[in-house]
Amino acid sequence: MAASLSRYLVEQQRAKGNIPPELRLLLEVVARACKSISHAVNKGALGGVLGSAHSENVQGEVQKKLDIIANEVLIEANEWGGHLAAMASEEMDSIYVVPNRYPQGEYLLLFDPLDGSSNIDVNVSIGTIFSVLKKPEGNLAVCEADFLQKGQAQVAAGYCVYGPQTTLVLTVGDGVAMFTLDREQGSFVLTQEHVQIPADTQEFAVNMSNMRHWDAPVTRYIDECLAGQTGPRGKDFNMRWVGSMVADVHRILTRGGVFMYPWDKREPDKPGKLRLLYEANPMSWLVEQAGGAATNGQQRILDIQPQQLHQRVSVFLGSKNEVERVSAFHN
Ligand code: AHM
Ligand code: MG
Repeated sequence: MAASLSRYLVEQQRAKGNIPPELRLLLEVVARACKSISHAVNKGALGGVLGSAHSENVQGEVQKKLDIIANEVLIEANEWGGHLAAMASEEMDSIYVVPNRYPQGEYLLLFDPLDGSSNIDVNVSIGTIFSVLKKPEGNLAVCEADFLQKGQAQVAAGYCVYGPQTTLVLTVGDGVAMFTLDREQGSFVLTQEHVQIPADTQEFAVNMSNMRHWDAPVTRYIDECLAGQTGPRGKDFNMRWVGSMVADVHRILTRGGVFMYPWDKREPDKPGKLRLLYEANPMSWLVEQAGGAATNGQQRILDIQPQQLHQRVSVFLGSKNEVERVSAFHN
């Protein structure tokens, strides 16, 4: 019988000692929350979950009903178990400290509860992205500064993509494993281990409508790809852009490719669109764990010292040789 997520976590702890019981509980609870979000996504219009919530998050983005539902599901599932000290989310201005009525644990959970919001109402893949940190030792009351840790400090990271299948993808620092939701059994079943991204690719993912706003290194990289077989690359490239990072990264983990969301001139003061702590860091660690690379052009994403909870970052990730090429154009 194929291994369940629970069995994978127990066996991983036995073999590598990298998933203490509290972390296992946390990951199982996150998976349970994803299952419940998946059910809500599945119901769509029948569940009354589509459309706008007519509110804005701290980043000035209009929230969809599902953004808020998914955020609540994750909080309610995680606050009482005793494994967490606090949570941070794309949809909350400040951190959510576990209320006094529950015991506080030693982990911090960060998430983008519903990534790819623009795809919710059009029945295209969306997902949940999460990252787990350890609360720094010593200080008693948990605070926002505790979350400002480099991506390399993550103890677990993953996402769940709600597509034709619901797939949970996870790393605890020993490679990447994928679990498919078996709806009849109600559990996540291990369907792929030791995921590897090929170092070379002929597929890129970027929102081409922003091309005129990009910086020279990015334009140069894409121009060379577009020139195809008779250009400097000597091969044709294909393009894919779902517009949900979870779906685009899932494709790259499955068959290779390079994903980019670079800085652009529309908002020159922001380093990019995507958020470092709960989007770029978990995805970068997964990609590195699968043999790929992830940079902001200048620097490995996992080496960036965060200054703010909702900090943004430029992202280039995926097949190693392509990420190195576009990064070299920046340096
Ligand atoms: P969200 O977290 O509000 O959904 O925004 C992030 C999403 C990513 O999933 C995706 O890569 C990107 O925004 C798409 O942006 P654009 O609409 O500019 O192509
Ligand atoms: Mg997002």
